[in-house]
Amino acid sequence: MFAGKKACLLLAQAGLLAPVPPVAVSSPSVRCCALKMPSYKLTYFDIRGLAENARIFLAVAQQPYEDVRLSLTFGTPGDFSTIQRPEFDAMKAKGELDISLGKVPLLEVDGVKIGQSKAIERYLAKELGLAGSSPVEAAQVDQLGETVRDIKDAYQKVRGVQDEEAKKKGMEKWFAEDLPNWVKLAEKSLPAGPGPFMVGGKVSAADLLFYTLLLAPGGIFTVSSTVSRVLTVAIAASDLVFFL
Ligand SMILES: N[C@@H](CCC(=O)N[C@@H](CS)C(=O)NCC(=O)O)C(=O)O
Repeated sequence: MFAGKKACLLLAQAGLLAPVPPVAVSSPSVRCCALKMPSYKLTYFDIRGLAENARIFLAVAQQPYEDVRLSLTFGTPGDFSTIQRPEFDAMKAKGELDISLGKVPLLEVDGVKIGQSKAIERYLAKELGLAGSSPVEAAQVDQLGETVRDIKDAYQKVRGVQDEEAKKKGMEKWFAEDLPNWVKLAEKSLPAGPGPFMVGGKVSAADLLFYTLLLAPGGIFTVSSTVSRVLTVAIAASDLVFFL
């Protein structure tokens, strides 16, 4: 019934089904040439999950968009066999999610549908000026985004362990050793640049992906180490998110 149930279960276990922190959308007047901007509609469940990065990109770029949040409720809390998502089911039954393989997120750009969260993120990063200022910077932004994906994959492997005792040990090790090591590796991988941002002299999707991973309220991790540049950019990015 819930084909993406396992992935979503992992997201839920990771705290990603927590209430979505409000990501403000600024007034259209902020944006010059608003008439030329495409209209964006982003459809996802009312959770952070696979749409939060896209929402944050849109918010930081002060890009107005239609933020469609489909309800997702549990008959019995935590029991995915009792999940209810009537709007999603109706959209799927009508074929409205065919482009995204019957799943969400789904982005519509002037009515043209785009599926797959990573494709949506990359498209928005380019369109919203968050993909670096040259092809090389774009590749650097992409590289750091893939590092974020590696970190999440590594975390989900630990979270997905069935044996409770082994999982408990794995989680302790994850937070005590693995995550700090990942962040150190990420730190060493940062390209040289004027700072404070990761790539070039301005905020990019890379900063925002690290922000969402490490610092966003309701996110997976809270890193309190002294690792410098990664956290500095994440904090700088968080200013952009919260002072909108
Ligand atoms: N690879 C896709 C995965 C999309 C996906 O699995 N979405 C889940 C929500 S986290 C979904 O729509 N599940 C509903 C279902 O499969 O019935 C992406 O990154 O967008």
